[in-house]
Amino acid sequence: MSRRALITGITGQDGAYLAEFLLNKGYEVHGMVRRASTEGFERMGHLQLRDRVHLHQADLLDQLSIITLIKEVKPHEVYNLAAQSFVPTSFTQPLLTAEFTALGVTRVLEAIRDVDPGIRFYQASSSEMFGRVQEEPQNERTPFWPRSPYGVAKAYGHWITINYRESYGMFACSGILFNHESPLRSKEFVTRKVSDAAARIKYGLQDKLILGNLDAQRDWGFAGDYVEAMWLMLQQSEPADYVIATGIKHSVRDLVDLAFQRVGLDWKKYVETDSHLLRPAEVNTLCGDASLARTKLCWTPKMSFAQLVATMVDEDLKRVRRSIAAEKAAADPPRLD
Ligand code: NAP
Ligand code: F7E
Repeated sequence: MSRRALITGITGQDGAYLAEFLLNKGYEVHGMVRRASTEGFERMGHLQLRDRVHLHQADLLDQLSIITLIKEVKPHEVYNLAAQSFVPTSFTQPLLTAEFTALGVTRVLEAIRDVDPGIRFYQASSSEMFGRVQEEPQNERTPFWPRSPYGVAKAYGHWITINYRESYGMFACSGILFNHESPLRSKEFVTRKVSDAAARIKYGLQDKLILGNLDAQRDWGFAGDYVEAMWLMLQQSEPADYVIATGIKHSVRDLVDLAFQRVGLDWKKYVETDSHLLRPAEVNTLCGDASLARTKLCWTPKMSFAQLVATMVDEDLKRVRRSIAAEKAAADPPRLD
């Protein structure tokens, strides 16, 4: 009998990669999607997932919908990836962020506790919890100092996961994942904003790229590598929390430089900064120490930062070429005579 996994946030970047990973492992994959006026399944389309997963409507804001879903699916493993995940929005919508990203975790844990406390649970914690970093690199014991409503909400989600493990003996794990990116990343995050702009500028569809803090440093990895770590955490004999990171950091300036090099352009001619894109409180630097994951989970990241940037830019170049060709075909349809 195949194992069943339930993924909240299956329409997001990580949801798509995790669904593909679990299908390849032989899982029956179920995904929770919230109701929207139009379907947002583009990422699942990219990975040809739409017909291979079972989708169910429920919402992190609605306790009973989650209980009903877990009763119906009877999963062996639940991966809680759903969240309001964009840091700037957490400053403009702090209460909604707390409802989704913090209390949403308790709603999923409560549903599991009520229906079947034997279900294994993964919580998508974040390096944003380290915020104003207290040591470098950051590991599982580094104190948190979140710098955004998002980081604060994730710290709540992290501790409530630990609390349910300690209080009720649940197999609940928290993965403290550092930034991970891919061609499926939303265009509002800096890596994809840059790769998309480099491709569009190359083909004359855009003149400038406006960014915020070029000095910010992040430990960027590939999302496809990181979802394996989520699964590995739930296959251990004991539940625990793990930092998942590459251990190497780069600045936003390095990112821009590499992306524009890939398209053969000098970034200094195209990039401008705008103080409106600075955050009320910034996380200046993050760099993770994933030694525990390396030794206990035998997990290592496979894709380097340079490969990641090249892959993202190449995929955006292909996409831009396809859209130019489609526009040309629409403007100049073939004659039928
Ligand atoms: P993402 O692309 O923004 O996806 C977020 C997902 O959450 C989407 O599927 C979204 O659904 C869903 N969602 C939001 N609010 C919901 C609600 N009320 N009910 C049900 N679903 C809801 O995020 P990601 O990059 O894949 O990240 C996955 C998780 O890891 C998130 O929790 C994020 O905070 C965390 N994380 C990410 C990173 C990273 O670098 N990517 C690092 C550390 C932690 P819609 O499609 O309907 O919007
Ligand atoms: O910003 C700087 C910005 O929005 C990275 C989420 O997945 O990772 C992500 O959060 C850095 C910041 O990601 C622009 O100030 C400069 O210092 O790509 P980002 P993030 O805030 O690190 C963590 C681990 C998560 O958990 C989150 O869910 O880049 N930056 N100029 C910019 N950032 C953006 N978005 N746009 C700019 O124009």
